[in-house]
Amino acid sequence: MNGELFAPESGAPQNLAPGACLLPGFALAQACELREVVEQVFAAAPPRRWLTPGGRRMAVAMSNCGPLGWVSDEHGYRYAALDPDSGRPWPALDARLALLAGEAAATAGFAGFVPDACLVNRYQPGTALSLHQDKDERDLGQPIVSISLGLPAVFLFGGLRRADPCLRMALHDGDVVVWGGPARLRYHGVAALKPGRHPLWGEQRINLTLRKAG
Ligand code: MD6
Ligand code: FE
Repeated sequence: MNGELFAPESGAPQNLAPGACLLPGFALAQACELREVVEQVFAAAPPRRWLTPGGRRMAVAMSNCGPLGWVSDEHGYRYAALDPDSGRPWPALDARLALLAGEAAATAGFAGFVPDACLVNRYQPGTALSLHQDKDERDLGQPIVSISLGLPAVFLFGGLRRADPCLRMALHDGDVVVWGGPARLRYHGVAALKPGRHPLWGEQRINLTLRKAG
């Protein structure tokens, strides 16, 4: 019954739009390492729901690893070297994770990608991420590598204007999406996570987005 939801296969790269590429199952072979990486990040920097500049609490719980981490509070969105909750640097960016991101980027046509920030998003059933653009990074010429883990989600991939129609696509455990170039500023979001239990990750979806932020 879960044959489709949890299809443990990797496949050929699929172009989603100019500059955006889906690598089905690209991270599957490293699932156990990634589980350890996420556990270690959450132990050192527990996932928390940031306050938006507008004063609302985000639904997605977030943490970071790497020299820079994405943070939000009443003053705005930005990258910071220290976890504001602990005052300590974010946990180190695991070398295998950075390597995987570089390989994914190269496969999608972005050679030489070296991330300095990894945002770790945790979705529980019902959690959604509203449409947004990623534009807090210094060099928007650099791509973003996004790794989906655990429960499947419906990703909403829009256009350059918020009101543009969205493509709805399923992202499964181990899928990697790379986007940059003309796709870099496209609006995107995630529909409310459907309940379920993944054999390795339990009742959650984890998304890692690796960036060159600084
Ligand atoms: C998610 N991803 O998949 C949320 N942003 O849970 C993002 O917001 C995202 O996947 C920029 C580039 C790739 C992404
Ligand atoms: Fe985003």
